[in-house]
Amino acid sequence: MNFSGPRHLGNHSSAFARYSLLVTLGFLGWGMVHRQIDYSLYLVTDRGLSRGRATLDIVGAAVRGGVTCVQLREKTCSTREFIAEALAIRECLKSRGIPLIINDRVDVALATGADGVHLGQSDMPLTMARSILGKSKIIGVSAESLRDAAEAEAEGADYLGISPIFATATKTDTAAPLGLEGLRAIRRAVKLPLIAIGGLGPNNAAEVIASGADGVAVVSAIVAAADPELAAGEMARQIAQARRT
Ligand code: TZP
Ligand code: MG
Repeated sequence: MNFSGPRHLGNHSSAFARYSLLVTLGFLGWGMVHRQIDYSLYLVTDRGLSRGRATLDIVGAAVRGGVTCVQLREKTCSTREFIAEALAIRECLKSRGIPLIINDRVDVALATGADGVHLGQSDMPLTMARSILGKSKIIGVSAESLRDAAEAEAEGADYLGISPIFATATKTDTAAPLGLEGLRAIRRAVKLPLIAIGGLGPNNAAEVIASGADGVAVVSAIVAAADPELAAGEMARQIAQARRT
């Protein structure tokens, strides 16, 4: 009997099966480490600007409006309260596949199973945070200059918060505003996703995207809005339109 045909085919198909398995595993592995994140409308919470409303309610409304990523930023509450809030917000975001990023606190991010952490230039160094959190967690870094941006990219950040684009009353201890020109210069220099922050809202979201940002991060434009769902919806529309053009 001549088995050359079937054996020939069999060899090819088992080689193909092995190749497919490798590709699939590679793809899954890559996906686990570098899952594609939609940073386009990135909400940063602030209980002081929430007009007495619970952060969980603001997040719920903002998510209904279309935010794609949420950073829980708590500067004044206890660690216990921070953790309880993070767990509740994580539950609200989980079913929608929206990532939860914790501001500053690597321990809180780890303890609550959040998707990642956001670090400023005075927070835990990125390389230390990476060694604690591993590759599967998202680490975002605030960059206030081209040099900050290049350094964070070289050290393995997952995204950069470009800060501040414009002056803002929400955070006054910032470097000088970068403006759209500063954002464009950073866009030319690094490949990481860039999330612009500082003085942004429905009136300037489109120009920020046109200047190379992958996402627009806002505090007051959503958190302090009379109707956070409506405000998020309006910004989501502006951003979607800007990304199409
Ligand atoms: N980091 C740089 S500017 C800023 C943060 C957290 C505050 C942005 O607030 P707003 O209200 O969106 O201008
Ligand atoms: Mg910080």
